[in-house]
Amino acid sequence: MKQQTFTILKPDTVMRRNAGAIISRLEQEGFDILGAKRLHLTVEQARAFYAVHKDRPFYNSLVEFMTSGPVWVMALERDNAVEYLRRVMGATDSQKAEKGTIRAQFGTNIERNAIHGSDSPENARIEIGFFFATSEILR
Ligand code: IDP
Ligand code: MG
Repeated sequence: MKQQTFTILKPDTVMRRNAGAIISRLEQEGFDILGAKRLHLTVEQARAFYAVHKDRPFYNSLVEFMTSGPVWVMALERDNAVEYLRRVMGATDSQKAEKGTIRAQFGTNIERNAIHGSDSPENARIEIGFFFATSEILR
């Protein structure tokens, strides 16, 4: 069943000019890109987007990283998109991510890990809505 998910190509990816390679990988994996924007997140946006982590010790550093340069935010569609993207991304810590995953190939460490992916269909809907109007999602 076709499903939507949400991804961010993080500032480390854009800075290192890996965005094209990761988009190419996502297309090879069967994702359709329904919407994409290049944005420089404000501190307020990053804090709100990661509000679930606000009490974690890494929160301030994460917000600083996510606002350190431009990102690509994208709405993706594929069969089983949420779970499939999480598998292709690999573990949160790039140094522990399985060989062949995006984070293993393009990430640096547990914070600078190249890519975000929604962790549930419900959060995918919320996260797409955080950055896109319904009219900006083109199927
Ligand atoms: P996820 O991106 O694999 O879903 P989460 O636990 O939701 O991982 O964490 C959100 C983001 O916060 C991670 O992608 C990473 O950039 C950062 N992060 C997570 N855990 C740590 C940590 O222990 N130290 C530093 N940064 C972290
Ligand atoms: Mg997460």
